[in-house]
Amino acid sequence: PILTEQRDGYRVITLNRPDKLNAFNDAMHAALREAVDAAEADETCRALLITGAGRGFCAGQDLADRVAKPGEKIVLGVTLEQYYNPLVRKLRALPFPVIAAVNGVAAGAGCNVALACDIVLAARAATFVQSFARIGLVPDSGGTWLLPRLIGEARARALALTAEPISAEKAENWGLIYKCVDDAALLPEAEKLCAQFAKAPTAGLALIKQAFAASPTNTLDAQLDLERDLQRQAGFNPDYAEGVRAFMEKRKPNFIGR
Ligand code: LHQ
Repeated sequence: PILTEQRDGYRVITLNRPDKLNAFNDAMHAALREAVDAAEADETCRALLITGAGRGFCAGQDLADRVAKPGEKIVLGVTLEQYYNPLVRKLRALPFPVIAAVNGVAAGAGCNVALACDIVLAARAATFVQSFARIGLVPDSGGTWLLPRLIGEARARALALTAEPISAEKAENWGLIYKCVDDAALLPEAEKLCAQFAKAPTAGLALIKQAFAASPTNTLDAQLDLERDLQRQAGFNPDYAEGVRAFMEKRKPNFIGR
């Protein structure tokens, strides 16, 4: 259910249950976790690209997988505890950039997993839908935290409560995602970004992720202190010295990375 490709300095993970719009079943959850862990363990991996096979990006949880049989009660919180929450935490904490290339519909947890990535690119044909409310559920996988921060309370509440799909173009205009591109340009653009990250001062980028992770709950005062500490750490990394040297010598830097 997951395809992994190793490229020069980054990995591409493709959610691969196209006939179900790449909805998550247990096998896909397990395979994705394994693929993400493998990328993290590989020191030469300096970016991760996540996309979907076929016409969808991800339709969220496979609802056929979570149908209660008569007399049975499915405890949905367990699915979150077991799969989605660790996934979202992991994507945020990976010490390199994670790029989502949203090729088609991103629904439910599929939408929020995409939004949890550091950079979201979407094909013009893609749509984003907080489909949870249609089936009586609550936006999960960080949706109620991310949405108001990305697009403000007014739009976040409306999308969550109405489950209205929004186009990639609107998603870009609202600031939900970074960029909407022509369908054919999606993967080339995403790979270009990854190739750039494959030569980046990765340890420094990991510190940038740390700063953003702390920002929503910090006061400006505390965040200034954190920036000082992270900058001190960045300054000890040889990639900083290399970056400055390359700038002075008007040449391309040769960064070590992780
Ligand atoms: C699907 C699915 C799907 C199974 C399309 N499951 N088959 C966490 C905790 C624990 C449990 C519950 O969930 C969660 C988190 C969640 O993610 S909750 C939200 C779950 N997702 C949804 O509610 C979205 C359901 N899907 C849709 O609303 C539509 O399929 C969208 C809007 C994504 C796309 O619509 P269309 O482009 O019209 O495609 P389609 O509906 O015809 O789907 C194509 C096929 O994929 C179809 O199968 P079939 O055998 O009839 O061709 C669908 O049944 C299947 N599929 N999503 N989540």
